[in-house]
Amino acid sequence: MARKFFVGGNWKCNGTTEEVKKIVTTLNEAEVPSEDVVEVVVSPPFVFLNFVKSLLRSDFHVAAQNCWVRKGGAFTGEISAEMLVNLSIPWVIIGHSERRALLKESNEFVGDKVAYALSQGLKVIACIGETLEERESGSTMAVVAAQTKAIADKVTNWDNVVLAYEPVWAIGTGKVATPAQAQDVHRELRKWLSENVSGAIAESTRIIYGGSVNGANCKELAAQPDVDGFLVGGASLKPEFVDIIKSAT
Ligand code: G2H
Repeated sequence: MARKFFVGGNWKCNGTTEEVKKIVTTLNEAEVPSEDVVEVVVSPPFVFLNFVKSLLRSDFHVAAQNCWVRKGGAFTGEISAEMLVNLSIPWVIIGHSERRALLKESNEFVGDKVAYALSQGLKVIACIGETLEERESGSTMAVVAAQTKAIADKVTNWDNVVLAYEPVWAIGTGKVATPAQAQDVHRELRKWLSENVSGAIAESTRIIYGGSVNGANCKELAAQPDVDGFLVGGASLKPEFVDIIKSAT
């Protein structure tokens, strides 16, 4: 079966109630391809999750930006996978490079989180990607393979996993990967999945690109055979997010 295009909007640590309402209104009024063609998921900060969910059109869904690695309990400041499930939040982003870098989340910790979130019934957008230094030293594939392996080691069912390739040097910098650079890594990742997980999972798993995607560069990126959608940061706070959703067709 063909992989359905996926567009995620990662709002990161942004927004006030008024700003959130404005973004949701824009999304609700947008004419976009049907749910059969594109899956749209927006990820507000935790505090706005329920509010967004209550206002958002029913063909778009919400994601949390993180969750705790195990069952909840005495973990001050954390939000458990169980809580997200209890609130009917279907998706969670795990392993974003900002958390890997700033909060020192290791590959193994990210793998554990992905596995636990899946075990509780959440769908996961799992992020991987190399730094500029790693790219320039020629280790891009080794880095993303190690990050993917840490997930593959803990996960058996990939049905609810979307893999987001987000080169760190392209995140929030305005320096987007070229379509060829994105396609190269996505193709290699699919090959890695085929050789190390299974051919069927390599074929069915969506590999989306993130890093300075905007309304102007999305079409060409979306045309790459192994780019199955986007995880969008800055541009997901703006009306051009609608153009990015439309790049599905
Ligand atoms: C990468 C991306 C969203 P931006 O972090 O996950 O952000 O589009 O702002 O580079």
